[in-house]
Amino acid sequence: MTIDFKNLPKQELFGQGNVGCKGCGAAIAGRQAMKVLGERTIITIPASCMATLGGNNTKTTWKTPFYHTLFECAPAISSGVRAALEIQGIKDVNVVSWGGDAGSADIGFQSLTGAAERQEHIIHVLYDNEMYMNTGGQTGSQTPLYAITSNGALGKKVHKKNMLAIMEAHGIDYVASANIAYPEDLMNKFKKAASKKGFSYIHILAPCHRGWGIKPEETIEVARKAVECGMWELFEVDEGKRTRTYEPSFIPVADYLKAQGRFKNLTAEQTAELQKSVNKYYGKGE
Ligand SMILES: Cc1ncc(C[n+]2csc(CCOP(=O)(O)OP(=O)(O)O)c2C)c(N)n1
Repeated sequence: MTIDFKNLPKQELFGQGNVGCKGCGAAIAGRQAMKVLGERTIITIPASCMATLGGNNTKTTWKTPFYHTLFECAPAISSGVRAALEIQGIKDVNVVSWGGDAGSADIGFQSLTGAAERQEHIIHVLYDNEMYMNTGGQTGSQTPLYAITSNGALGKKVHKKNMLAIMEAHGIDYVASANIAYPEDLMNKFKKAASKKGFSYIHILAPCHRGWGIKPEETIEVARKAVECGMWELFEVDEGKRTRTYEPSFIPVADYLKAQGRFKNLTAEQTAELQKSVNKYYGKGE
């Protein structure tokens, strides 16, 4: 089951006229996903950049129904939307909750884990800019080790919480990581998720140039480096079967980290430690 990447629909269901920053990774993710999800989709979004940049009231840039929820409850709202569709006998609609890292992994986690436990027929997307960007770039559970944030000038002291493993542990139909620099891989994953009858979770690394200390035009390049250095693995767990969907070229992690202002204080020892953990993960020795 793959998409016809060369013949994607011309129609833009998300994108034109949005008020995102130049080079916003979240907006790119939205545009890519909607090319696959199509018109028969209802989106719910908790408080976040993505809720804001999609516009408000009559001026949203989503061309599908779009429900701006409270911070804590997008997957719960999606569950209700699905129930309402079921009652009406409507079966051809994708119901997607689209949360930031805080709206999914932190303050929104209770509704996400509840909906996953109930195996609701929805897709939850975590678009991950690794900070609370809509309120100025604070540290959250998805902020990586050593990254500087607006309220963490010394760098984060603990590792990023492994949300993909946590969601996999729910035994849901489909779990996948994705990255905006690999649109074909991302779109194939959305296609698979949309075909499931239970819960799907897609976790997209989507850089924010403001928070990451990069130039707007570097968003895709830095996103790609995250994958190529091995720090962001592209994989899926499809009904329990785990597959790596892309083999990285293993550029040095320093090439990824040094490209970003948020890692400007990284010492040589810290860089070596991160390289070592990537090597260990991929079974490449020390
Ligand atoms: C209950 C509640 N607490 C705090 C806020 C303020 N708030 C709005 S957006 C946001 C950060 C969202 O971060 P994230 O989910 O990572 O998405 P991003 O803004 O990075 O895209 C916060 C703290 C809120 N709207 N509601």
